[in-house]
Amino acid sequence: MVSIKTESFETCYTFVSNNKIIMDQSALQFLLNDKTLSPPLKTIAKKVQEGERITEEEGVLLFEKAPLGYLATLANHIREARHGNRTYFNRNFHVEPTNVCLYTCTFCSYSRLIKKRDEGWEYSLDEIMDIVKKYDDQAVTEVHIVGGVLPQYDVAFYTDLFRQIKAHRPELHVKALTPVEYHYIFKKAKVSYEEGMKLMKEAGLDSMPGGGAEIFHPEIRDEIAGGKCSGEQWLRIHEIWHELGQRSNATMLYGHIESYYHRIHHMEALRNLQDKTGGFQTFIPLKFRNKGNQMSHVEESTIIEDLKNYAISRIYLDNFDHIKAYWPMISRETAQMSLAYGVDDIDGTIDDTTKIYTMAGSEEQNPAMSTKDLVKLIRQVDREPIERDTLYNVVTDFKDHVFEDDNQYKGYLSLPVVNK
Ligand code: V47
Ligand code: SF4
Repeated sequence: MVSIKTESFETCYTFVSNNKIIMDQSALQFLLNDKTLSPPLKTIAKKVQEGERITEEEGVLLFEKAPLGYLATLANHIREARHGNRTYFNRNFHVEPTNVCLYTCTFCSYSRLIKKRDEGWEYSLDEIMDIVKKYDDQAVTEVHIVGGVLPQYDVAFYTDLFRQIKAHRPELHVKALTPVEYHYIFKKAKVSYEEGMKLMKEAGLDSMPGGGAEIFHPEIRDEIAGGKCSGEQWLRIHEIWHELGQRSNATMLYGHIESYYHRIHHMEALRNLQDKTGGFQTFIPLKFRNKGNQMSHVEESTIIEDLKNYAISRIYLDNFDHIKAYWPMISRETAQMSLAYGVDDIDGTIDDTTKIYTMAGSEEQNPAMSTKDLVKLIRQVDREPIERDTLYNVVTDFKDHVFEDDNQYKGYLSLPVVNK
């Protein structure tokens, strides 16, 4: 065995007897030794190596100047330090009580205005319970409830719904609604955010999904999501929820009319709140899809931009445990690639129960994947699939799992070819 230094990278190689070369140092060290790297990018890489936080200016600089390979190296370093190869998914289903909405967010392909409400659906409590009961014989661990905002879906409706779900299936985790709905229903019921969130907890709400965040900065929020809760109100409701000892997620809708500064401003607000409460579990960047909405003229971001955005989210949000790529939104292949850019979670089996993205033009017109499909998808890019529950407790480690039908003799599909 021998170690040598190369001129350009001063990297240590170890030659082993069969002439295989093994790199002794991490990819990050390799990058730090690169003499062609600009000083600001080197400073950021050093910070990542030492576990130091990067500034807002450095965040914007990463968007503007950092090459994709550099971002992948940094983000993957953080991802693997936290999670190794582990890649999480869960078994869940969605319930969307209505697609009619009082608001008129310009990016939304899903909602129907009140005056066109006959084109949409408005489920009653019994109808929602029927949907929940359809999953009685399935090993799902979570129901994700989110939809439009309408007056009949008020505090009494949702507390009744949560109670009925818990009475029917106590172990099913209820992840429901966002500050957009909570702000509206609490105001209408004249209860404070504190009182309202307590009522929800008592009724059986387990956690809050990350939706409704969009872009916090009012310059953008007023343009695309005018009238619904402000960025400050969104953050305050999550803060109160965390103070009750509960967990939630956060999203960012990117790739429309916002600038890089607005994205970093958004992540900075989340990072600050997370320092205070520690209640966020996962950050989910949501790529804007442009079909069938008022922003159809805005071009969608490229896959390169999406991967950069995942990587920078991983680097910037140093106090978030998980970065999630929501596969029904970005296609299965991009979700697979994202696992090399800081992502460690690809959400759930979903079934075919969400319409938010199919209506916005996602490649996934039937967003359903079996557990076996998800495990295969993760293994294809050499990561270890872990089924988790909503709070990231391990349900099943699929690392060495063999599915029953994998062992069955399938006969020769093709004959081996021997080269002459
Ligand atoms: O808030 C709506 C987004 C969100 C479009 O917490 C769109 O685990 C892109 O938050 N293009 C709701 N995005 C979904 C959501 C979510 C999804 C998966 C997991 C979790 C979680 C949360 O969907 C909305 C909005 O930002 N959205 N329309 C569109 N055209
Ligand atoms: Fe309504 Fe939500 Fe669509 Fe906005 S994004 S119009 S709040 S359903």
